[in-house]
Amino acid sequence: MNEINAPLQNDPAVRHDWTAEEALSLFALPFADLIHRAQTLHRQYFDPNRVQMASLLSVKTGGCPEDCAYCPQSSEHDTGVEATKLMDVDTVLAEARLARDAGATRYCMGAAWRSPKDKDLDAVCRMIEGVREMGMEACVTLGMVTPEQAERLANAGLDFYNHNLDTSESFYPEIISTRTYADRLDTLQAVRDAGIKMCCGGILGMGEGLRDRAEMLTTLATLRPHPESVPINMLVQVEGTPLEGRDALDPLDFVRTIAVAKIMMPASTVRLSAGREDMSDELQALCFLAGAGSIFVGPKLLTTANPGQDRDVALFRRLGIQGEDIGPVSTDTL
Ligand code: SAM
Ligand code: DTB
Ligand code: SF4
Repeated sequence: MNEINAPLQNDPAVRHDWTAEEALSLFALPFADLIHRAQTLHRQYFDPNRVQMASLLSVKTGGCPEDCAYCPQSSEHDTGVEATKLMDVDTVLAEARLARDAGATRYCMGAAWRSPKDKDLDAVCRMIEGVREMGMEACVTLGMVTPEQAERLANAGLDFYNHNLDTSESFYPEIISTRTYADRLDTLQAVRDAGIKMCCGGILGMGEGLRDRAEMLTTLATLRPHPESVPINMLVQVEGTPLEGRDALDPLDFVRTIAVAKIMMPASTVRLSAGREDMSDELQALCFLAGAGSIFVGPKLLTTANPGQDRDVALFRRLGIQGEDIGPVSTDTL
């Protein structure tokens, strides 16, 4: 959180009583009005010229038993992604040290699991402890966790847990059949109860409608407190997944969704997540104007390409943006 613009307690702009109808009326605003409103709110909580850079490592890739239609790591889809075992702790920590030395202050580790086994959790806890000892914040995304597992992660010092709702409850069964929306919400509750900060968002461009986007944002914005981080991913269409060949999303609809997320959750960090590889500088600039305050950096996301450092440095230079970690967020403001 940018200290200069630190939010007030009990801020009336941070509401938890949003309805999908209200979200739809925000989507219907003329583009300039929508962006102006989102950018005005963004400036009350964040420095608009600073963008947080998060580093991401896939610590266990592919072979996932879930059938998420968008995901190259599902064993249901023939995508050519090779399944690996969980990386050993020392190798992960060596990678984390390189990221820290390159300036990273938050380190995110992803595993292609439906849910972690307790033995695997031992190793992940050692990774979290190691990342924390290097002075970085730790974030993991491991699939579904029980309250006991969330407690263990919290005790290891975990700062953030990433678990996305991905879309609306009604569109969800068209994308995933191996777990329910309620399963997803249960994990989020377990994470929250353990005192871990929540990173939760979704994907656009899967064939969902405007109402699905409005409903997903309403579900997120009626959580109390709001998720501290809200990643908005543009679908990366991967060959061999059922969503390959879906109609491409209108890029301006992606920008609108970032703006509506910012208006509904103004004190949260909205992250421009997957999909940047195929976005122009101009589109990314519009996303920052709409209130995106964070990106993933590095040449790879989990399995797909991300713009490399050279492109991001050039982009930030063109926009006068300073890339940095914007520090811990206080939950009482969300
Ligand atoms: N297995 C864990 C889970 O599903 O929570 C963690 C890893 S999973 C790959 C993390 C998130 O990446 C998903 O929830 C989804 O939002 C996003 N994601 C996966 N494949 C994607 C794709 N092709 N395009 C955009 N986002 C994607
Ligand atoms: C999130 O919402 N996006 C990131 C992160 N959380 C873990 C992952 C994007 C994955 C894109 C597809 C891939 O690279 O495999
Ligand atoms: Fe598995 Fe996560 Fe991919 Fe779904 S999104 S198939 S749970 S790795």
